Order: sequence, then structure tokens, then C-alpha cells
Amino acid sequence: MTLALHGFAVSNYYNKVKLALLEKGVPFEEVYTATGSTDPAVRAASPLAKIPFVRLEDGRTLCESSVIVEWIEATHPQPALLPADAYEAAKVRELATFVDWHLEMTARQLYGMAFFGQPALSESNLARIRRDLESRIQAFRQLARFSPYIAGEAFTLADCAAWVSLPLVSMATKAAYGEDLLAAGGLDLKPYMALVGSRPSAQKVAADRKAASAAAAKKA
Ligand SMILES: N[C@@H](CCC(=O)N[C@@H](CS)C(=O)NCC(=O)O)C(=O)O
Repeated sequence: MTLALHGFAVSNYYNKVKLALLEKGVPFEEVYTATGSTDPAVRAASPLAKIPFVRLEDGRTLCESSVIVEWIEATHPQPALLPADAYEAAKVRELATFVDWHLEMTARQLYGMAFFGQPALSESNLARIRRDLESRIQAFRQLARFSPYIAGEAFTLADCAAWVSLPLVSMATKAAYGEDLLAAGGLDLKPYMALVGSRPSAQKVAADRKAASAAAAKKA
């Protein structure tokens, strides 16, 4: 059995794991799995029915994208996506944590109205989320290096998190506030997105995401 990546190709967290697998050249198959599944096999693998999760070659499972990419790094160390130095590796994890938990999860509150046609949030919620994002974007800027990769000279796990999620923060804030809060906060993502986007792994993720979005739009 091959390693199976469960989820779908428009999900940023799915694509974070997919990017790491492709960078490492780990063979894997993709298994479409929707969120919120009540299938006992899905619930056994991912108790909150979130995606992504993986089923290993021997049938064991793991959920949570950061846990999965750490497992990939530990079992397939080359090419390394974490620095050998323990402190530098922790700095990479620090950045990935800021992207996932402080930027993306905060912006995620806007996705319903920004991307899925749900009613607009209340003015007070919009103002609270904006305040949170503005301060978190400055905190992130303090840590992010963009020299040229997010944690320095090498492509790392922090780039797997950033490349898939930072554009969503831009798009969601633009839709909700009429202003890209990352750009307004002094972050020009374009050169970074293009740099990572030129990697074969990222090109595959982007092409698959585009095809999956087009198929979903057609179905809708
Ligand atoms: N912390 C989780 C977040 C995963 C996540 O939120 N995935 C979304 C899809 S992009 C999902 O499953 N949403 C459905 C839900 O939260 O119930 C991870 O890093 O894997």
C-alpha cells in the first residue's frame, strides 16, 4: 500500500502536506475526502473530520498538517526541510506556527463571507478580526526573513505553510475589507510567491488546485 493523502486539492492545509511530500519525492496517492465526514474510518483517522490526514503504508493514520509534515521530515530526512541546528529548526517551526495559528486561523473567520457566499459578519466581528490581523501581521513581519525564503536561505517547512496560506489572508481581507491587509501591513508577497511558485512541487500543487477549483465551480 502507498502512503495515502486524504483531503482535496483546494485546501491549503492539504497542499502544505502535498508540497512537503513532493519536495521529498515521497511516493503517495491522493484520496478525495470531504470535510465533516461521518464515515467511521475517516473519524478514526481524523476525530474532528478535518482534512488533511494520511494513511501510512501499514494502515496507521495521522492528522494535523504540522504533525504530518514533521513525520515526513523524520522518516524521509532528505532533502532536509528543517535546518540541522536545533535552534534554527525551532525558528522554522515558530514561523510555521505563526502562519497557521496567528494569521491563517484568524483570517479563516472571514472565509465564509469572502469565498463561500455566506452573509457578512457583523461590524463588530469584522472590526475585531481586523484588529487581530493587523497586530499579528506586524508580529509575523518581525519574524519572517524573506531572504529569499521565509526563514532564510533555504526552502523549509515554514515555506510549505506560508506559500499555501498567505495568499488566502490577502484574498480574504481584500474581499472583506476592500484592502489586502498583508500588503497594507508592508508585506509584498509577489516576489516570494513567484520564487516558491517556480519550484516543480509548487507548480504541481498549483495546477492541481486550479483543476480542482474549476471542477468545483462547474459542479456548482
Ligand atoms: N490545524 C489543522 C487545520 C486543518 C483544517 O482546518 N482543514 C480544513 C480544510 S482547509 C477543514 O478540514 N475544515 C473543516 C473543519 O474545520 O471542520 C491542520 O493543520 O491540519
